[in-house]
Amino acid sequence: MEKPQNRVFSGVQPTGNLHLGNYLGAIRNFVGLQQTHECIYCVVDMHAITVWQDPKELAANTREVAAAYIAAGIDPSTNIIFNQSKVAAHAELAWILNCVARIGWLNRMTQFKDKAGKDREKASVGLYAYPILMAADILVYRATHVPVGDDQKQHLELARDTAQKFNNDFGAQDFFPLPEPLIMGPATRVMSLRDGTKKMSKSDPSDYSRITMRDSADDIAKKIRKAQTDPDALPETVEGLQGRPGADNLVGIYAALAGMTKAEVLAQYGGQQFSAFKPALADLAVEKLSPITDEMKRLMADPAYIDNVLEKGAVRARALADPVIARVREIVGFI
Ligand code: AQP
Repeated sequence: MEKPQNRVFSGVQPTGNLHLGNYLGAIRNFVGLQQTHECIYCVVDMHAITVWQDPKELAANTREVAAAYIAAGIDPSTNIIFNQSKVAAHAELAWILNCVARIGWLNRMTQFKDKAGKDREKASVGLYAYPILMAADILVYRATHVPVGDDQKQHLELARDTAQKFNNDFGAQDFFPLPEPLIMGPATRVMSLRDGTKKMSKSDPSDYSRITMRDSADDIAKKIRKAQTDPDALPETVEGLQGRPGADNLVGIYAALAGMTKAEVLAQYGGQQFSAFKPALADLAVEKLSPITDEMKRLMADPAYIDNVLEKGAVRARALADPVIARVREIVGFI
């Protein structure tokens, strides 16, 4: 079976409130990789239901993530865009990998601890097994590279360990490649606008903690104006951002949106007050995000088009995944 050399797989959960962190940490990087890699971009709806989702909202949010992919610049005719639940091989491989990976590995996953919180006994079994489904998503295409935000690094390591153990346990040397994480750019972990020590996230109860891909220009400006900072002026050097998480976050966001380094941003704004920097950041954010938001709106008004993209993508995804899962069945000894 031929081995892909440069195959990218990644996904985003359709859990609503798609935000600037998802865009800068993941989706924007997906766009650039189209030039150099064969890319498979998934809307991971099976991951989404590890936490309760209203079925109607899940469907709308699935279309919204697909619209964000296309509006950000991913071309669905050259790349595969589809939603996970349409390709049964993900779930089938996940079960087999559940039997390969160890409970001790899952017990170390910090995302489960964060998301399950104190009431761990009441979390779904799916939330606990989430990283194994993620390993299956990647390995069922024998993908070699996975662009993600910094928060997914630990899950990627688990996917590599699982691939390695499968290869060893079944004497199937090199069957699954060990996927490489691609954690790129100056905004690999965008932080909450209300608390620079917490990740910007879809589930934060405060709307002011995140800029979403639905926000109007006014919303963006208001949220940046209210973003938590400190009373000091911006430092002249990157070292000066240490111990100033709010300032560091805003400079990182500016750098990522402008395609600059943090040092370059500080060369321009060092010594200035936030009252000058925040409006400049708001203008830049509106300039970069509004065309994507507008295009998403246009696409969302035509759900039949999006559904067609997802269906065509699923047909192409199945054509790649089915021979892999067929070979896995043979390797495992299923008749
Ligand atoms: N704050 C972030 N900064 C940079 N990258 C981020 N990603 C998420 N948050 C940030 C990256 O976005 C991709 C898709 O993430 P996901 O759909 O799997 O959702 P998530 O990581 O669970 O996102 P949230 O917003 O943090 O959701 P909740 O609130 O449910 O926990 C991934 O590549 C991720 O790294």
